[in-house]
Amino acid sequence: MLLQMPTSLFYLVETSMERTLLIIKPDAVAQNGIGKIIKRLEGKGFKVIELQKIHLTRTQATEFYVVHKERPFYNDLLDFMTSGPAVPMVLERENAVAYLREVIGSTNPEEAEVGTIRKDFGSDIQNNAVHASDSPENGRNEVAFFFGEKALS
Ligand code: 3AN
Repeated sequence: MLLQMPTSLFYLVETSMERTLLIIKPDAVAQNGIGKIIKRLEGKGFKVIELQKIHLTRTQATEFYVVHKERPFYNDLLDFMTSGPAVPMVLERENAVAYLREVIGSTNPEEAEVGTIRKDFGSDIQNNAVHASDSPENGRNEVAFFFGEKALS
């Protein structure tokens, strides 16, 4: 059956895969949430392509969150993200960027839908368990930030 599919269909299937970045933040790592969160992600069809456990330096956190540098919570965010180890990872799936944002839920865990990762593992708007790229362009930039260009394909 599969052998009779036109070559162009295989091409379509292959090119619909997408990669994005997820970070298990220090609050969730401290609560022994790494395994539970990865299990949840794999159950939603994401494949873990790359993964590392690192304690972000102030310089790394400053650069990663530079888009928020004018926001009132910026310094608190840097303190939080450098407060303990975190686990950035590259995830792959069809429609990965948009679907992962659904799976993690709203920034504020109190407003996140039932069954989302932030609802189940987050405590408040800052300590919200995970980060996920919010656009395909940011996904590529953030994957390259932690894992280099080689992790993009
Ligand atoms: P998201 O992570 O849902 O894309 P952003 O990009 O607006 O949300 O915020 C980045 C991170 O900054 C959040 N994950 C959260 O940890 C922190 N943050 C956002 N808004 C606030 C806020 N009002 N007070 C404290 N921390 C915040």
